[in-house]
Order: sequence, then C-alpha cells, then structure tokens
Amino acid sequence: MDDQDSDTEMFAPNLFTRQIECVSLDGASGSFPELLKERNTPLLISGLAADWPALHSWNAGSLSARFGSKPVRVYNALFGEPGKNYMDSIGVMPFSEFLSETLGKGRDLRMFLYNIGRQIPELLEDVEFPDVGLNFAQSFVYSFFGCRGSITPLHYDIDMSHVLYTSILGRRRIRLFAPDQSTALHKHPFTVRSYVNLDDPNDVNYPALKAARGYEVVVEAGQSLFIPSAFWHEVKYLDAGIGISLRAANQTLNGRLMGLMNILALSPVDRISNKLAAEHWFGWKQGKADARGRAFMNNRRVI
Ligand SMILES: O=C(O)CCC(=O)C(=O)O
Repeated sequence: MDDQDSDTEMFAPNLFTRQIECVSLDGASGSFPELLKERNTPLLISGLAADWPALHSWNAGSLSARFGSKPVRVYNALFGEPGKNYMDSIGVMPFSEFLSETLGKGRDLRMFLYNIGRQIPELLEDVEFPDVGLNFAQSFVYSFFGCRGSITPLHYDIDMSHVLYTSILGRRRIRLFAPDQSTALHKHPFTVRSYVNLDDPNDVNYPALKAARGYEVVVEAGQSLFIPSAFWHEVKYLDAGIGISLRAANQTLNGRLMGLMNILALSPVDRISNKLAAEHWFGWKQGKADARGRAFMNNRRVI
C-alpha cells in the first residue's frame, strides 16, 4: 500500500496506479526458461502463442463445425450470488448452441474452467506448452468463453496456481491486485471472492477499497498475461472472446497447502452454508469483510 495515497481523497482515486511490465517475444524462437521462473509480479507477453494452432483456427464457426454436438455446461452472470445456483452451472446445451448464442448473439452465458484435455482432447493439440521456467500441468488446460461485455468477477484462483492466460479471440481488460491487497478489497472469508465494485472506489459500503492499488491492462488476441499465484483478477470481455489458461502448481509447500485447504475445507464449508442459509451466510461473510476493511482503514489513520 503506498503511504502517499491519501485515504481521505474527495475524488475517486485511481486504483490502477501500478505499472504492468510487458515483453515482446515476436520473432524470437526457442526457450525462455528465465522468463517466469520465481516471478511474483504480472507480466504481459506478446508473441508467446504466435505458433499455437488455436490462435489461427479457433472461432465460433470452426469449433461448431468440429465439435458442435458436444454437450457443454454453461454458467450465467449470477454465478457468485447467494442461493440455488451459487457457484453452480445453470445447465447443459450443445456446444454449437452455446457458441452461437454467446459469441454470435451476445447472450451473457459463460463457459469457464472448461478442461479441454478432459472434454475435447483433440483441442489440446492446438496449444503448446512454452518453456518459460514453469512446469505447466498438461491435464489442467482450461478454456474460457464469454460474450462482449461479460465480466468474470474479482477473485483469485482457489488452487493457488500460477496462471498463464492467453487470449485466443478478442480483447480482454484485466484488473489485477497483489495478494497483500485482500483486506482493502474486502475479501469474503471462506471464499476467494471480493464483491467490491472497482468502478466505484468511493462506495461507502466498501471504505477500504479506495486504499487498494492494482494494475489494469488490455490483453489483445495472441497476447498472454502471467498471473502469479494468489493474485486477484477481474476479467472484462471487450469483445466476444475465447481464452486459455495454462497452470503451474505453486512451488512453495505453504502455497500448495493453502490451495489444498481452500479446495478441501473452505470451499465445501462455503457451499454447504450457502445451501443451509444462503442470504444469512452471505450477509455474515459480507459483515466480516467489512469489519476487517474498516479496522484496516482506522489503523491506517492512526499510523
Ligand atoms: O477469461 C475468464 O473468464 C477468466 C479467466 C480466469 O479467471 C482465470 O484464468 O483464472
């Protein structure tokens, strides 16, 4: 947190003052083992995916023609809202229908964390695993699909992996915050979610938000963004789009244990509590997040 950032600013503070580093590998060939090794800040990379067949051949038409009859699980924008569909899909439809509705007609349905190796193994041949100093899991290559304007809300990845996110189609605006910004982002306990509105830093309901400092970047088709473990990210689809994430397990024992604890303990408690008393549980988490945010701001004033 920058000390010079006043928490009593009258005007909306700029939350996105951190500069993202960029590197271009266009035209370069070979391996880059030092690029992401032990890196703990985001990096925007051009050219890394230049030779991926996915970049040149994936679009709504071609995917429909090849795999249109495949049933796929779809989500909507209410994914994180308390209640019946909390953290759950809204149903299944043929892939071709999803692609036409979402990428074609702009309906706000989503597919995310769609494991292409498990679901459509042929698609894995269209992706390459770059030598950038991380050991990417070949069995956890996820794809993401969204219409123009859709938003993947602010969260960090539950398994605490490092993520290399490549836009295959369309531009994405991605906002990122380091893990030490969690209190300012009013993180909900038992989750990896924040419900702040990053476009309204002066929202009285989230008083600590104005003290958060993060990064904002536009990722063009063909570019890749390195998202280090536990970094918060919010993704807005500036165009109808497709993305792919490669994941590398956290190198530290602590990081791995936290990932396991998130998956095996925190998330089940959260889901069961939602089932038992959705609104009440959500309100409790919100109350805790707010109390921590307010205490954080009070302590800052004293210092
Ligand atoms: O593209 C998206 O919808 C979200 C990507 C994301 O959150 C991730 O890769 O962790």
